[in-house]
Amino acid sequence: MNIIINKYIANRYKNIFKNIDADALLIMNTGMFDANFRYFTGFNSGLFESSYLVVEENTSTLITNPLEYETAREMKPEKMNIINAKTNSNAKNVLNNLLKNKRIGINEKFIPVSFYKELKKEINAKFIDASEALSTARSIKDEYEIENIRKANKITKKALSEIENYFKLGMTEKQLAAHLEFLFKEYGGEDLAFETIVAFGSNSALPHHFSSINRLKENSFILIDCGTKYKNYCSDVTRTFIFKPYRNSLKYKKMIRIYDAVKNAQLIGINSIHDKEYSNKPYEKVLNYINTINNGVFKNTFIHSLGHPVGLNVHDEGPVMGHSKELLRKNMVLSVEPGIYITGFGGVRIEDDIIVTEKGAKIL
Ligand SMILES: [Mn+2]
Repeated sequence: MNIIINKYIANRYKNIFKNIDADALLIMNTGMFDANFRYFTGFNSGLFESSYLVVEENTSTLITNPLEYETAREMKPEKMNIINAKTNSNAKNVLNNLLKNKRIGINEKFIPVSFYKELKKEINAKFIDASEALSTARSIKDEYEIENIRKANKITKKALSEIENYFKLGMTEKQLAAHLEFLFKEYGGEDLAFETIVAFGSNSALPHHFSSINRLKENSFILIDCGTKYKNYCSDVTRTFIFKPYRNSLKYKKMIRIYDAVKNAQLIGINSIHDKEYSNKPYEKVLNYINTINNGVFKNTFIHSLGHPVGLNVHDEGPVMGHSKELLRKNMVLSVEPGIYITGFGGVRIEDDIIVTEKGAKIL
């Protein structure tokens, strides 16, 4: 583990206790992976199923098993102790010794009820919900996180800048997605941030379309919503193209009108984001713009929020830019992704990830 991340990990341990009144924080991976485990370990390998991480203000203890012990030792940050528990009951004993009679923060948003019940039965401690504190801490990114999100964005945008070379009449959405994912790997992407969305033609009007065996036709939209990971951190970028346009056709002219409106909408969104602005403000400005331009021809075609936090998860912790009103803060990273969707015709979405600064939003 490099020296730089040690500093950030140590800060994360300290920070979390500013927001919860607890002696320790317990992060558990169940069958599913809690992103907070990566947040407090910095690990970017290993599954760590049935592993427990106990975070205290100045130290942490990882209770893991022979499957992951060596991986953990290789990657461990300075302030971590690792315990190699041969069986789960062994692990529980260690946990009991560490936690008994203490106030323990736990991520109630994540752990299954059955695990929580078991834990309460087996360990005599006072459990406190830490999920809000975790969400608050994770919403503000440190420099190390910002650099990794920036790198993930760079890889994604490099791949997208070359993807037009792979457009081919008659190809399927799935084929194009595969080409893009190959480029991600070529340029250093470590994993997909989420299942790549490639939507041809009228499928582009479905914001959460799954890439299918639908084939590419001339004079139609290609919408690509994609992201890769770098050192656990995600990117989330959308681009919309028009394949082999018939420049004099009415369809093409309509596609361009939609595209230009979304492009302007994104600019309006980005320009209304800054430190201490409320999260609903940029959304409302964009919604108002889309609803009123061209005598309201695109009214009610923007059907989702303007953007969401991006980090260890592609939909990360923190404020979503929609109807609800929360403060945007410096060093939050959010997607800005307006869209116009016309059922049966097609849609356009343009998405970039930005960082909130005092002066405004900066595209990553
Ligand atoms: Mn997104």
